[in-house]
Amino acid sequence: MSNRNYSQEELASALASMGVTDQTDVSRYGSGHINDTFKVETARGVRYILQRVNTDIFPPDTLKSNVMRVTAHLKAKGIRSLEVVGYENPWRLYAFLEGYKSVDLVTNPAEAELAAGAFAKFQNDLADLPEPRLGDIIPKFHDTVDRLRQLDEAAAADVKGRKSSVAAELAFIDARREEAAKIVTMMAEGEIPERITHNDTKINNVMLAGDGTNVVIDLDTTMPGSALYDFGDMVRTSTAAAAEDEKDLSKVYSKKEYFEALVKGYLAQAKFLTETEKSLLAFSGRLITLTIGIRFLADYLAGDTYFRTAYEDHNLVRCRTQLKMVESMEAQAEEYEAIVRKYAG
Ligand code: ADP
Ligand code: GN1
Ligand code: MG
Repeated sequence: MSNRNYSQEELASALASMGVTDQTDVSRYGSGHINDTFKVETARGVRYILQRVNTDIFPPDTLKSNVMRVTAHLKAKGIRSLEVVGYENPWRLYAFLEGYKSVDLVTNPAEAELAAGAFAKFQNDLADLPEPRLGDIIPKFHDTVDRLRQLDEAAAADVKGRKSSVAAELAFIDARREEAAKIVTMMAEGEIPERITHNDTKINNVMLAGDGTNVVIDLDTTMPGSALYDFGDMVRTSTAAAAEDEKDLSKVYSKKEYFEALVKGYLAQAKFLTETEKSLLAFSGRLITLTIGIRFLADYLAGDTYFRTAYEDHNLVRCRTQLKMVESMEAQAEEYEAIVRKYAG
């Protein structure tokens, strides 16, 4: 968790190291949970995004190498991506994407369809990235079995004495342990192919413009993975009827019409998917949402050291929305499977 304040001197020195000295305003920006992000205004009228990479989470050198390779590859193919203006670990400077916006919540099916197409195209665009293999930025990132192990460890240590207050959440997760190994096992056995994937396809990691163009951002977890996790995380965030930290759970559910838009947008672009992958698209939404719920709960029990939080129980509130989303997807499982079959042909 990085809630720390930065002095103007510290920010100015980071900017100067990347060649910018005419800033007129540097202020916190966006709602990412991991890095420290700032919008920079300059006397020239040119704007930037300044970020301090969270080096407790990311290995800085491997991260820089991955981001530089991915952005250069996309640029060489004429695809709009993040433009790296400077990169001096742990700081980096991106050109501000003028005319684009990111949203934390989808408000119409067209937005979901667009985002799904954007992430599918991103996978396609990176499929021919030359060797060597991209670095595994966070090993076992979406490995639900390993995330359960981390939850168990955090619950056993119970450093904040919070375990007794989360018995219902732990029981909900316990009841679903059997499903946890499915995708990791199939990948290990070669039944699901490894691809270069984004791994953090939440809706605020794609910038949208009014004319339907878009740019995939937050490339920090782009590494070898499964397309299913990318699709699953879209289901988690882009079908949600309410915010990830909505406290009123009656407002939290997965919207079928947004799911349909996602499937339509994704399958129109993701021509590379195998039949096995297609057959697991609906399941992947439930699995990744459960996995993120497990991660929020583990962080809550461990004392909020990973995700940025704004108040005491923030991670618990987030965990509860994820589990409610899982419940909602489970209740609609047959309809969701039918939607996938309709578009998968
Ligand atoms: P985090 O890893 O913490 O999620 P992100 O890289 O996703 O950080 O950035 C956080 C937010 O900042 C994004 O959701 C987006 O709204 C905004 N943002 C990031 N990069 C740019 C950019 N190049 N231009 C405009 N806005 C950006
Ligand atoms: C984090 O960086 P951000 O806010 O886009 C997290 C994702 C989670 C997400 C939950 C590197 O994403 O894995 O799904 O929060 N990123 C990392 O909202 O752990
Ligand atoms: Mg982000």
